[in-house]
Amino acid sequence: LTFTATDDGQQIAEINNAHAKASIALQGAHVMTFQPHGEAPVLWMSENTHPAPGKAIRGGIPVCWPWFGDHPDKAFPQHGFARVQLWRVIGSEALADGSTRVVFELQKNEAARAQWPYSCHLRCTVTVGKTLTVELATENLGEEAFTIGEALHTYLAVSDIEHIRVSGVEEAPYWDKVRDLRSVQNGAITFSGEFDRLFMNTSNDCVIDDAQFKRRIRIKKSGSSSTIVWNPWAEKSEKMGDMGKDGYRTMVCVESGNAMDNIVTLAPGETHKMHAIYSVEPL
Ligand code: TA6
Repeated sequence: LTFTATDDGQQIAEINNAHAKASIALQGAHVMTFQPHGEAPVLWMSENTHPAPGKAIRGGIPVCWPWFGDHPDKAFPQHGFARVQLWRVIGSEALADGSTRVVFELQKNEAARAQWPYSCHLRCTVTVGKTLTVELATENLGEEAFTIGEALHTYLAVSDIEHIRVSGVEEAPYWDKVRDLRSVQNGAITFSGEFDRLFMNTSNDCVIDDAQFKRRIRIKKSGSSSTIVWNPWAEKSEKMGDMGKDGYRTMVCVESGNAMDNIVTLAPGETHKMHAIYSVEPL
């Protein structure tokens, strides 16, 4: 584990072991890159974003926490503050199989406390090996219960958004944010325009079949009952400004989380863990 600093002083943890290389920004405990040796990058990163204080990185794995989507009163920015706060490394180890495990802990500052006044630990454990595992653990240290929404807002790299297929949420109830309606998913997902659905009560693996890249990305998860699938397409990307030229064509977000009907309530002393494992298989 080594640390490098960007031009404006952002700290990036770099891992390069027997299996893969990866980089993680201390702001957000944000996994920016993951690439098993001999394979193409698994995560998508915008060519038009870079770590800057207080700004979320467009690509990789932003951590949405302690709410997903709009703030309940719309008083604060969507997806919470974890992705723009500083975290610190509280442990790192080389595992027997050659993987590297790093544990990050959120440093809540005054601004974060003002948005969410509860006492807790938030830890993010990243294990880089042949596969990538990200675990988010929330521990209630206070004397009252609280509720969280969360997601690993993962941007996956694909050959061409119009030639991939996402499976694993068939039959799941969803809320479609583009059309603002609730329905039930019928079949696998293919893309031909803006897509933004929050699937509830989902625990199956999700897979992205990418015939042109001849690979399948698999996302196996636990402690997560929601899956969000998103592609902004051309018009929305243009408004966002940090997607890069035609960036939307080579990414899809498949996010493991707990949101909407699946938000999590933690009693005092309780810990909630969710994790996702990202792996690549030949297709
Ligand atoms: O997960 C999908 C989503 O909630 C979309 O609605 C879209 O806005 C996206 O996340 C990105 O949000 P951000 O705050 O990173 O621009």
